[in-house]
Amino acid sequence: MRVVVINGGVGGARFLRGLVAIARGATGSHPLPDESELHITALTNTADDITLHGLRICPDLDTVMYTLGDGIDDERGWGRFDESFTVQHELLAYGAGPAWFGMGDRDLATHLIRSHMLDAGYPLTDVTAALCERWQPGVDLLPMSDDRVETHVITDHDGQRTAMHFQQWWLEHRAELPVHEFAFVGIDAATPTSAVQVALERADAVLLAPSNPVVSTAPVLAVPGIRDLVRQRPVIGVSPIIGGAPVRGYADACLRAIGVDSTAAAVARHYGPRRDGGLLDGWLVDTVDAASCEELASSGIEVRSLPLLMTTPHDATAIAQSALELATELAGGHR
Ligand code: FO1
Repeated sequence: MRVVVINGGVGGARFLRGLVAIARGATGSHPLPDESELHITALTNTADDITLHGLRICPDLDTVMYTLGDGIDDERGWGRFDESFTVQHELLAYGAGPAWFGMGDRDLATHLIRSHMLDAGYPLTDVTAALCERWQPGVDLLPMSDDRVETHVITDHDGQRTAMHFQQWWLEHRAELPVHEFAFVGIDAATPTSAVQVALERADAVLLAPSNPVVSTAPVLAVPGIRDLVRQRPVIGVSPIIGGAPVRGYADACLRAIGVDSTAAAVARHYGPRRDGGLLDGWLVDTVDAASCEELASSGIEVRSLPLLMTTPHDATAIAQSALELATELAGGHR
């Protein structure tokens, strides 16, 4: 079985860790028929990427790579474990900010190598594959495009309407500044790579990770051509909202900005049922949201409920298992 997962950072990486445990046979039971092998592609948001001190930083790619390669600081959810920030402190002593973006010394090595390779002309897909040689994530880790796309937030700051990089809005301002628009700068000219196209064409199912639907999965789906390819496969989403709130981060602020309630049912309606031109065939929600999502069945979305909090890797495996079971079930009807 081949699955493509559309994901952002922390939530997506933890969900992927569950899938990889299944692919590696590290779980007691196996959700796939005939014990078939599981091949995973992580189609990852790169619109959070930012250039600082001349270095290209790809937070979501790195979060997935470190999480699956056991290099992550699991408590923070981003960056390397055992991290120090000496270089950043030295930069700040020169007055070279920003202070709001934590750039760790170990993490810096990744940004240096990536930037060198990009400057030498290698596409981000190849650079990512080269970095993954070290981390062996157990998935094909693919950026959504080799073209540069950046989310900018059109907001009001110091009494002025301004466009601000998403990372500054998210980290410095904790998503508290008003949002007029999330602009995916460069998206219209971006193209999906051949690796992305082939992965989607060969996939038995597409899984939407429990990632922010406004600034993580949306840019991936907005790359011209990707949404159409995704719709040719059964699509199963995992709700990033549990009991009316995101597990972490500020997805609620992002949803509010586009007029969507922070509920599992509202996010499902936002992705839309396939029948109405949307994406979803299946939707996994937490048990606390089961009753409020019952109505989705009438729109043709198959809903399953189970605990969705990913506190331990074992929790993520159970969620991954349910997603694969629903995918297998729906792929049968999709043929
Ligand atoms: N998140 C933070 O809350 N504070 C940081 O200083 C920070 C730095 C950082 C550096 C590298 C990296 O790969 C990720 C980093 N993140 C940090 C996470 C990241 O900013 C966001 O959580 C995502 O981009 C939103 O999905």
